[in-house]
Amino acid sequence: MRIQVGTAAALLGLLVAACGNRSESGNGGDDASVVGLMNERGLSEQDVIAALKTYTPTGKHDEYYCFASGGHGGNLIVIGVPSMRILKYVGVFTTEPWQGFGYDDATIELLGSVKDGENRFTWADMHHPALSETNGSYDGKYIFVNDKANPRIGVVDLSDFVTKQIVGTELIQSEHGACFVTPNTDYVIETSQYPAPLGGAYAPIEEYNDKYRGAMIFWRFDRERGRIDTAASFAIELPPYMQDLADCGKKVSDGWVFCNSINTERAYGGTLEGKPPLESGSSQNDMDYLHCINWRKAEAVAKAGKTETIAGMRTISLKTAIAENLLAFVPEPKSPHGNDVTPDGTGIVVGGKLDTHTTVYDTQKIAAQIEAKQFVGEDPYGVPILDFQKSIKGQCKIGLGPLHTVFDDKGFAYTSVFIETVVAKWSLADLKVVEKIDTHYNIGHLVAAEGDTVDPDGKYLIAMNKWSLDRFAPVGPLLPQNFQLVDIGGSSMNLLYDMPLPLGEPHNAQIIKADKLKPIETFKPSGMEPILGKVDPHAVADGQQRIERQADGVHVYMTAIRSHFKPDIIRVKEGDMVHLHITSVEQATDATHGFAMGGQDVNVSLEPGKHCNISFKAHRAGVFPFYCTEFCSALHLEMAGYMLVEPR
Ligand code: CUK
Ligand code: CUA
Repeated sequence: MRIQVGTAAALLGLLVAACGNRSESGNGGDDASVVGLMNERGLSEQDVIAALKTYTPTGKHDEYYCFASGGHGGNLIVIGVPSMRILKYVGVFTTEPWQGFGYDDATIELLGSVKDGENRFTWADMHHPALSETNGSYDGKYIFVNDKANPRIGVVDLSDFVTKQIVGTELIQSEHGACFVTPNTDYVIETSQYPAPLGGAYAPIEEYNDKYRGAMIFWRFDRERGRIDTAASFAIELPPYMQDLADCGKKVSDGWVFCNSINTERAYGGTLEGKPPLESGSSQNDMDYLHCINWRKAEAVAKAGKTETIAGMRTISLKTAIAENLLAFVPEPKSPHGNDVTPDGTGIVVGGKLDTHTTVYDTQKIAAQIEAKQFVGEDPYGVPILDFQKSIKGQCKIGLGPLHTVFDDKGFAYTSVFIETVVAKWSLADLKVVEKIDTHYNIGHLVAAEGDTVDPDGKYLIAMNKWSLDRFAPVGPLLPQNFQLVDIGGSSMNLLYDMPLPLGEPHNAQIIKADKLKPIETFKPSGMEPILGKVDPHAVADGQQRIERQADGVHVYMTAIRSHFKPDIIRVKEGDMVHLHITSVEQATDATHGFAMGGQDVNVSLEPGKHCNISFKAHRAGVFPFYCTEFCSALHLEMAGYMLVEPR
């Protein structure tokens, strides 16, 4: 239950009245009255109300989950709202040792699924998580995340909070406009950022205009399998502008995707070669281009086979996209960044980083003009351009440096204003600012409860600030990020809580109602391999424990149960390949084990019912103890064994 402001203030009044006469001592210590504590800690009434709105007593669950990107930490962060307690880190693109993520055969393969020659990526730059949607509402089934640096998409299943798949393509060499899903999650969209020759080839940078390109990828999501179907996915070639954020149309604009761009100047730097730096070269034009793509048309064109395959990706060429009238541009004010479709789908809000306005485009006017081919020009690649004034609903004078916009349930939009460092609340009906609230510093994205669906909840908003200057006890030059929870449930915005987030810059997040998620408590049936999504062929039942020498090495079929591994002695020869197949045959929810072996970099987590396969070479003779890493019982320390590697 959520306490309303009025109730909280009244309650506080009662407490203050009841305790008032005991609050005179002033020297804190053992004066535990509310007023005594307020005096002692220097808290205002506002502070106490904020505390009452966020404090969540032991055993009480949060009303919402927030899923935040871990930025260049490469993992996903799960936070309870309004308590702002961190609930979990989910390993996606980087190893997460406590989950054994990146240490067993399945997750090692997952993390290595895109290879750059010999190099396996060990990090990622995650920006925009996207929850799966049904009819434009979050359905709580999956969350998709991107890697800006090594263009990839991760698929996390919210039934067990495990990353199931990572897909990537060498069609593009970097990305940013990802992930955004179509209203029924038919496609997960990933758009390139820094142009390069499609497919990963070399071309001199002087041939930028001719040889360098962008692309938008439509990853087909197979909901039944819970995996992206790479063979059914396709891409559209785009001019070598720096495509930025994208968003999918919804309701009246379902079938469209909108993506903005910067650097229509096609500058590419050259600071030591007599050219202006990229930042000034790319900021010459007054307008850049909002890309409007009819994805249903594009899907039909791809299905009709009007594509060429580049780096394994079926790609609709720019020429075909223009000929099929599925791509058009609308000018957008200088250096746009955020691009957010309104809940009713009639508008797109674009924030210009160097502008003082947000521009609200009219999706229906755009679609009608494209259908009627009412173009006013074309870009150097022949992409048709619509008239700016005929494509907008209007502009809202918002302040300097608007970035991203989210929505509530009462017709208001909330825009992060970077340079002014505020959240601006404004009315979508008359495009007027109604209120601003100061944020701490360098606000980037902001996220509201279900705030980019067709039916936002209002209630809470989180301002995601970069760098927590002066805000927390100092911890050296590299600062945590600062999430600020804001109450947007009442008539005015109130800051409730500052939360340091000691991880990579969490660009964006999603907030979903907690009761939409129904995670499992154990893996059933026993022997489940979470990435495979079914009982592993090597799963071990009680009574089947054994050690077998096969052509490819020694196979150990092991079970884990409170408080022993069986077998607990493994005998191999120096140089043998060892294949451990370990099944937790537990089904109790409080019985997670781990399996760790020193000297071999072996470490997995064995939640109840889970199966893991681990392969490694016994590279030197010696004695290698193994043990359980979770304090699972009174005899946990005894849950151990030996691998004996005999010299050859
Ligand atoms: S971006 Cu980081 S603040 Cu990657 Cu969405 Cu705008
Ligand atoms: Cu099993 Cu400790």
